[in-house]
Amino acid sequence: MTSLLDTVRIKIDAGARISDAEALALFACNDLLALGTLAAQANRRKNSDKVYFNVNRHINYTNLCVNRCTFCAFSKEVEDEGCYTLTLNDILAKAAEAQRAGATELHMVGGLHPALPFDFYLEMLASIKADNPGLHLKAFTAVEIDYFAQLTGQPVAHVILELKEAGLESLPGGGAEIFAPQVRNKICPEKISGERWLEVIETVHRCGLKTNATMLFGHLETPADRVDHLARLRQLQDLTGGFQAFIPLAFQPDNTRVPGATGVGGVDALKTLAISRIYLDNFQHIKAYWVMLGLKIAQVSLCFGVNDLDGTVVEEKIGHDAGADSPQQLDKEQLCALIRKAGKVPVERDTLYREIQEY
Ligand code: V47
Ligand code: SF4
Repeated sequence: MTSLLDTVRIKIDAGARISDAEALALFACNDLLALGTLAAQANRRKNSDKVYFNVNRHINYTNLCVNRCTFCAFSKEVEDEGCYTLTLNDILAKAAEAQRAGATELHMVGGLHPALPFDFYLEMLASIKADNPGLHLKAFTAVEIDYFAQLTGQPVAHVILELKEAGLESLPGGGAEIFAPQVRNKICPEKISGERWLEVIETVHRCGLKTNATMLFGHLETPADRVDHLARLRQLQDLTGGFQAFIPLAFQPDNTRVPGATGVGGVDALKTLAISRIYLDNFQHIKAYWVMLGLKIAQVSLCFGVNDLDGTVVEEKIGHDAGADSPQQLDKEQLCALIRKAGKVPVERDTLYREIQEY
């Protein structure tokens, strides 16, 4: 009888797709090294030995949020100690600092602010772009886009086109969490549904902007919920081709309110990254976000099908507020060393995966 791993190997060799049932069976497989070898093989066919990183900076303009997702240690209410909203000048100073440090991208997301008008976000993009025309602006989750549509009473496509006109160039993949409603309703009951997230992202793709996709894992979800999440992403990617990278985000439990969740172990993290690579045959890039995974697991994942380590980041709040023990930032040399010591070739890219320099 052909074993599961043989079937998967044959499919990878033939460039064929694995089924949902096979992906679920892989989550039950304890032969981690065999699984990693298959994922590495699938990755090599697409990306050879290159591993991408970029020089970027995160800016979280506000942690005030009208939602109270139970997994989120970042968001605050107006009366809470530690709540903040950056002024336009603060944001411009951070952007200028990024530009001076050689960044090619700003990654900007925030909470759903109870009072800021939509014009604030348009002005933020336009004034950053005016000062720093070379910085790619990757900003706003689908959850924020939906919120802007509510704020303005305008259709999502209209909101996106206005943001695009102001300087928006792509979207990160946040807010996807886990699409399965029974878990989503427990961990983020006020957030838009999984269906709405996919609908907003489909509209973003149709408006001509690329996005990423994420999956928050290691809380209350089952392996079947993870496969359901991957299946919906693979389906949308077949339709639009607008996703660049898939990023599984390892849940950080400190200061959160998810009952019983203890965080993600190394085996689970590597398995999830490897299965994502194998299942998502229509995604070019699988990203190990070192902030949530830690540097060691992120590095080892380069032998488990991952081909992107994200960027220099510089100032990170979402994971660190929830106890992430990774550094705040890495420099180019540290990223190159991590990649090289895994036997891979470091390549600096821009946000749209155009190669800037091979090291
Ligand atoms: O949407 C919130 C997640 C996301 C926690 O697209 C948490 O390139 C773990 O999406 N533990 C924001 N995760 C971050 C994000 C991202 C990061 C890096 C690169 C890209 C990209 C996207 O962080 C949120 C949510 O899913 N998150 N709280 C937590 N306690
Ligand atoms: Fe708000 Fe986003 Fe945190 Fe949810 S995950 S509470 S939407 S900042």
